[in-house]
Amino acid sequence: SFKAGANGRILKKHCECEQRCLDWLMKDVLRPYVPAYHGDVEKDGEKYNQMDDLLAEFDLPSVMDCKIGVRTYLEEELTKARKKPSLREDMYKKMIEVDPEAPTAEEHAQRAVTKPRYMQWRETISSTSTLGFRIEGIKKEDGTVNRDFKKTKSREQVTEAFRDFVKGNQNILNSYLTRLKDIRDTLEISPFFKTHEVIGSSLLFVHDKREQAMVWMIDFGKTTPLPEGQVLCHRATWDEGNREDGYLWGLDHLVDILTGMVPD
Ligand code: 4IP
Ligand code: ADP
Ligand code: MN
Repeated sequence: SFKAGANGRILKKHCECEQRCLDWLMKDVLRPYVPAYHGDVEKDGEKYNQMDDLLAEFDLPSVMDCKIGVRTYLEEELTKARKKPSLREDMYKKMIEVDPEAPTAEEHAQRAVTKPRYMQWRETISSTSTLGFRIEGIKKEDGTVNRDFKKTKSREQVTEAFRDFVKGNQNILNSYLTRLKDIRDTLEISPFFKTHEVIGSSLLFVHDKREQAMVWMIDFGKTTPLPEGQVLCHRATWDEGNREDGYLWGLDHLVDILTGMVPD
């Protein structure tokens, strides 16, 4: 769903919801922490959102995608699945690949699960439920990709993955930590963030051996505005209906874990 665009830009398959977010973000205090957005374009009959390639300035970048928040599906998907459960064979298959014992007897019988059931299961086997974020994947400087973090759950496992990702480089860790704290300070005053439920969005960590290291917020495909006048604190417990996403709760844990990795 991605294409290379002109002059250091990338094209991502168009999504109305993401476009509305990126448009707003270009006018928000969060602008320095998201890829610069250049509107939509059509290419080979397909519509795309055009944004800066965040890797452009790096020399053989190492990249980590961390999905932030305590919940990875929309409340609306839960309501829908309850009213009219659509059975997902693909998600059942992904589930038994990781753990053949995970599905219930009924799910085994139908060889399918609902989407919220799959998403909740992914949240609980990873660190999403307990830490409010999870590692989705890492691409090393040699181009090799590791997406095998589905069961990376404990603080120790996450620490180990970060340690391996930065190869123990303290300068890179410190730059990441400073950037994460800047992002957090900015989130806390952002009108955009206050008024949006941020689901399935990631922090993208990028560094290279010249010790350039940056973090950006990406993927606003499931970030949705709240009804007029409503706001979120992003640290409160999610109870169905309150739309809390645990974004800052997760970011607090991430900052805490990285802080624990640098000597004082
Ligand atoms: C995927 O599960 C991811 O959660 C996707 O989120 C999600 O897409 C997929 O739902 C789901 O199958 P795995 O990572 O375990 O494969 P993301 O794209 O942010 O990684 P949505 O549409 O919820 O963003 P489906 O319904 O698209 O399959
Ligand atoms: P999806 O909605 O399909 O999950 P994402 O927006 O999460 O797509 O992007 C998927 C991956 O593409 C990210 O993990 C990251 O590696 C890469 N990516 C996304 N946006 C950018 C960008 N602006 N510049 C460079 N890489 C990006
Ligand atoms: Mn995504």
